Amino acid sequence: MKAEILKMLRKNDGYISGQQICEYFGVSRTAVWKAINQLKEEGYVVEAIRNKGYRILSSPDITTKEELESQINTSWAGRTIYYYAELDSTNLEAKRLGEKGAPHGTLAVADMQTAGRGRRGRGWSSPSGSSIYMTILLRPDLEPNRAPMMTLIMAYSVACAVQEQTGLEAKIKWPNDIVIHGHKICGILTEMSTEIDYIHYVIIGVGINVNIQEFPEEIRETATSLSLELGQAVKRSSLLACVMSHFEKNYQVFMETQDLSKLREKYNQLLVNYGREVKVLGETVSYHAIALGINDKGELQVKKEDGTEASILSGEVSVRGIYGYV
Ligand code: BT5
Repeated sequence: MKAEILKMLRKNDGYISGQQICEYFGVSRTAVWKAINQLKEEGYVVEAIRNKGYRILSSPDITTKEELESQINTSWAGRTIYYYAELDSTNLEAKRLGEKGAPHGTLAVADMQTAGRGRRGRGWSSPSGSSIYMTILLRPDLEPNRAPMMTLIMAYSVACAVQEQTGLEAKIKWPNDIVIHGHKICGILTEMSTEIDYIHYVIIGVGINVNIQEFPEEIRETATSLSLELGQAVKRSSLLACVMSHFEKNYQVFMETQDLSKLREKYNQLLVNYGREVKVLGETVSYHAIALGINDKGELQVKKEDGTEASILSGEVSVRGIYGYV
C-alpha cells in the first residue's frame, strides 16, 4: 500500500485527502495515517493540511522496494523487486532467485554490496547510499549464443536513460561500460544458466556510480560519477526506473529479430570507440585497429592496419583505446 500511496501522491500535483486514499484502498483513516508516518520516517517530506489533505514535498534518495515500485512504469521489466540494504552481490542474488523460479523481469537491487563483481573475477566497488547496484533476471526464448547481445542492449539503455535524466553525454565503451568524458560511470556483467541449446535464465547486472564523491585509489583515475560530472545530485530511483523503461522497449525490439539490426545504427552513434583507433587485446596477440562500429550480431567490426577487417566477439578480447582509458 505504501508504494501505491506514493504513486497517488506523486501523480497529484495538489493535495489528496485522507478520505480519498481510504476509499481507494478500502482501509481506515488510521491505516492511511500509519502508512504516511512510515513514509515520513523513511525521509519523505509529506505535508498534511487540515481540510485539504496530504501533499508530497520531497523524496529521499533511496532505492527501496516501495520507492522503486512507485517510479517504475513498465509492463514486466523490474515489476517484481527484491531490495536489500546490504547484499553480497545482486548478480549472486539474481542467480539464487533464478534457481527458485523467479519470473522474467525480476529485479534484485541493493544499496551496497560486500562482494560486488566485475568480469573475470574482478571486483566492483560498491559503497552504500550513493549508487545503483541492480540485476535483472530474464528468461528469453533465445539461442544461448545470442545472449551476449543483451549486454549491449543494457548498455544502450543505460546510456539513453543517463542522457534523458541528466543531459550528460553518456557514451558506450564496447561491450560493457558507459563512460562520460572518458571516465567510467557504469559497468555491466551478464551471466547465464544454460543447456547446450536452451537458456534457463540470463542475468544482467548493472552498477552505476550516481552520487559517489570519492573513489578508492586504484580507480580514481578511471572512474567518475554522475553527480561529479553534473555538479549536482541525481535521484537514483528515477534513473533506475528510466533504465527499466528503455531496457524493456529495446529488449522487445531486439526480440523481434533476435539480433541488433534495428538498434545497431542508434547504438553506433553512442559508441565512444567509433571511428577511433583501438588496441585489440587477444589471448596471445594484440594489434591496433580502427573501430568501425558493431554489426547485427553485436560484434565489434575493426579495420586492421593491413586493411583487412575483423569481427570481435565480446568476451574474446578487450578493446582499449590507445590514448588512455577510453
Ligand atoms: C564490469 O566489469 O564493469 C562489470 C561491473 C558490474 C557491476 C554490477 S553492480 C550490480 C551487479 N552485481 C555485481 O556483483 N556486479 C554487477 P569489468 O569490465 O571487469 O570492470 C571491473 C573493473 O572496473 C575493476 O577491475 C576496476 O578497475 C573498475 N571498477 C571497479 N569498481 C568500479 C566503480 N564503482 N566505478 C568504476 N570503475 C570501477
